[in-house]
Amino acid sequence: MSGPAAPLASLTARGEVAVLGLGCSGVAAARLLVAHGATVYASDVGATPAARVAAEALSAIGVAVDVGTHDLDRIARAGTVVVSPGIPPAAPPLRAAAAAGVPVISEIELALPVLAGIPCIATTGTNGKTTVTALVGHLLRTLGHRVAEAGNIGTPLAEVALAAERPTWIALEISSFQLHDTPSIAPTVAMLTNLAPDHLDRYDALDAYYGDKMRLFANATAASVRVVNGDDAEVTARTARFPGRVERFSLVDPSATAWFDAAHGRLMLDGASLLDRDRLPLLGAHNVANALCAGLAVWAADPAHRSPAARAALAEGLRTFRAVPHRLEPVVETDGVLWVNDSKATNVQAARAALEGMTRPVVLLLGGRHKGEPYTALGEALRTRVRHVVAYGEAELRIVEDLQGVVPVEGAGTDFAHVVARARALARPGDVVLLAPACSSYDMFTDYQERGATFARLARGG
Ligand code: UMA
Repeated sequence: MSGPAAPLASLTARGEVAVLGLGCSGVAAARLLVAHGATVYASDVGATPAARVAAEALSAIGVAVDVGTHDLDRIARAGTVVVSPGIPPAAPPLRAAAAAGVPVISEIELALPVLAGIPCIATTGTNGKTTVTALVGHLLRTLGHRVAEAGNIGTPLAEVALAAERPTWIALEISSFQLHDTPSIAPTVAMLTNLAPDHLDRYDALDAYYGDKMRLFANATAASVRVVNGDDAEVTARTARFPGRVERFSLVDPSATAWFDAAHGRLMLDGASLLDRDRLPLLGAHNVANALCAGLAVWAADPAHRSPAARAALAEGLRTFRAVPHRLEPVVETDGVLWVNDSKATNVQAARAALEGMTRPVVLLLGGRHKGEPYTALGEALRTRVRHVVAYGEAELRIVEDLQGVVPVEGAGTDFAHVVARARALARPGDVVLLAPACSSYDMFTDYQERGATFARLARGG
C-alpha cells in the first residue's frame, strides 16, 4: 500500500511553491510541502489573528509568509500554486498565476500522490455530502478498517498525508471548489448525492457549478464504480456519459441497488432488507437517502464488504451512527417544543430537504447572507409544514418580500438572541423550531458551526 518513494519530487523540482490562503487547507498544504523538501511561499489577503498565528507557525518551519497581502510578482514566478478552496478563480493571485502560466492545483491534488494506493470513497453533491462522508467513515470503521475522513468535511487531506500512521481507507468529501483544481482524482468509488442550485455568488452560471462537480468522474474508466442518486434527473443526465459500473440509490425505485421500501419501512440493499427505518437514528427522508447512498458505496467498494458478516456490520453501523453536529441535529425539547439545529443548511435546497423531513408544525429561522436563490423555492413544504418564518440578517428583507402572502413571516433583525426569542414566543407545544437558514452565516458569524453552536446554546436557555 505504499506510493512512490518521492511522490512530490517533480512538483518540488519546478521551483518555489506558492500556497494561497492560510486557513486550515493552506496551512496543511504548506506543512506537507515542507515535509517533502519544497521551498514554500504562503500568503493570505486577510490579516486576522488566526492568519497571524498560522503565519508564525509556518515561518518557524522555514516558510516565507505574507499576511494581509499576496505578492503577485512572486506568485507569478512560482513553479506551482496551491490554492485554498475558498479563493475564487477571479481573485488577483489566481489571475496573476494564470497570466504567467503557472499551474494551479488544490491542496487535495497535492496530497493525492502522497496517499497513492489507499482506497478512497469520494463524495460530492450539493447536499448531504458531509453526512454521507461521515456515514461512510463510520461504516468502514464498523467493518474493521482504519479510516480517515477528510476534505470539505473539515480535516484537510494534506493533514492525513502528514500523519505518521496511514489509514487503510479514506472517506473524502470533495466540494466543487476543490474539484475545480483536482485533475488527477480517480477514487475507488465516486459518489454524487444530488445537484441543485448553490454558490451562485461564486459561479456565473449553474452549468459551471455542475461542471465542476462532474470533474469527480473525469478519470473514470470501464473499471470505475460510481454511486449516484437515481431520483435526481439532473444527476442521471449529467453522469450518463462516463464509463464504469453505475450503482443507484433511490427513495422510491425498487430497481435501484439500494432503495427505500416505504410500504414496509425498510432500507433495502441488493434485493434484501438491510435495516428497518425506525432503527436508523436520523431525522428526515433525505437522511434515509444519505444512509442508502453511504451503505451502497461501502458495499460496492470491495467484494469483501458483501459477505453476510459484512452486511450485518453495515446494518450495525447505520444503527449506531449519530447525527453530525449542525446537520438536522436535535438539540433539546422543552415545553413540548423540539429545537433542531440544521445550521449547515446553507442553501435553499438543503433547507427545503430539512423542512420536508419535519412531521410537526415548524417555526423556521431563515436568514444570513443571501446566496442568490429565491426563497419561494422552499416549495410546498412552506405552506404545509410552516407555522411561521422568522427572517433575520442581511437577507431579512429579501426573505420577507419573497414569502409575504405565502406563509406568515416577520423580520427580526440582526441580534441572534432576539431572533431566537421571537421563535420561542411563536412556537406552541408540539412544534419544532428549526434553524435551516438557506443562507451562509458570514454576515453575523465566523462560520456555520458558530451559528449552530449559538443557536443550540440559546435553545437550551443559555
Ligand atoms: N483568502 C486569500 N485570498 C483571497 C481570498 C481568500 O488569501 O483572495 C484567504 C482568506 O483570508 C482565508 C483563507 O483564504 O484566510 C480561507 O481559505 P478557505 O476559505 O479555503 O478556508 P479553509 O479554512 O482552508 O477551509 C477549506 C474549506 N473552505 C471552503 O471551501 C470555503 C472548508 O470547507 C474545508 O473544510 C477545509 O478547507 C478542509 O478541506 C468549508 C466550506 O464552507 C466547510 N465549504 C463549502 C461548503 O461546504 O459549502 C464549499
